[in-house]
Amino acid sequence: MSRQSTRIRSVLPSSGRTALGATIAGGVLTGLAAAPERVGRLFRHRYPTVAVTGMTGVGKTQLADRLARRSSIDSVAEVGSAVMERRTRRSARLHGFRFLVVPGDNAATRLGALDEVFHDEPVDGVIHVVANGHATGRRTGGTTGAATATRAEQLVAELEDWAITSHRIASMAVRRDKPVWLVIAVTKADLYADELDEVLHYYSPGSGSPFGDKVDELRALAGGAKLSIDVLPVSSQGGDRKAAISARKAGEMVDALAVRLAQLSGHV
Ligand SMILES: Nc1nc2c(ncn2[C@@H]2O[C@H](COP(=O)(O)OP(=O)(O)OP(=O)(O)O)[C@@H](O)[C@H]2O)c(=O)[nH]1
Ligand SMILES: [Mg+2]
Repeated sequence: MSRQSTRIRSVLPSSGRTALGATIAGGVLTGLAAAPERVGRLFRHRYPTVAVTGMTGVGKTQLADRLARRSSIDSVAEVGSAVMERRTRRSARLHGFRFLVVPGDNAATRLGALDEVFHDEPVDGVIHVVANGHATGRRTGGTTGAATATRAEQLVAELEDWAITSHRIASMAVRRDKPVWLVIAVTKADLYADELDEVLHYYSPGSGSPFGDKVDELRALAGGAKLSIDVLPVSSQGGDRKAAISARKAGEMVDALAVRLAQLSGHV
């Protein structure tokens, strides 16, 4: 775990964490002073909302299930999601989250879901899921499609998908007073455990990679103070103790992601 946590720390931006927590806490305090009678209502309804985005087959549903501590067996019917999925991670003292998983397939439902999370009821944060070109090809209804796309083609598809989503995030961020956070979750790490550092670099701002360049564009558009960006590795699946990513290590990566979400939301 210690090696993992160093790696995680090394990709986190060093500034902005405490500032963001303070901003949110400040907002709540202002609310308390201004209208005490509304506080009950505010707290009853408000777990922070998190959009989970990314191209089809990348692992969004499974990651949201892990974060919500829900068995993916419950979700079998939703493989190749056509509608927005909602998951809740419950925790004491309102330290939970509401995840809104945007379907990855380019159907009309996806456009509606993107509108909902980035415009109609803008979310508090975004987890954008990528998988280093390891998205699973599939057809509607959950039957696996011909897995003909190469990894290079899948990386291009991830980039196109990110171009769309990052523009949505930018326009949400510029419209808002409060800062928005983004976590780029680099999942299926079990499939490329020995090149994790290079892969994380590829998805990071300032890396000069095609993906990194688009992250930089987003930061420039949204404004640095409006948007915090983290890049974190994760795996929703693990193998036995000898595997590159054991089930236990996968669990630790999901936990580390949850801890970071809590920090970003001012829970801790
Ligand atoms: N090896 C590995 N496979 C994973 C991981 N996460 C998800 N998968 C597999 O990838 C496939 C797609 O996962 P989903 O979570 O359904 O993908 P999605 O992003 O929700 O896809 P859409 O609903 O079509 O947008 C499934 O077959 C999962 O079992 C992971 O961490 N490692
Ligand atoms: Mg899904």
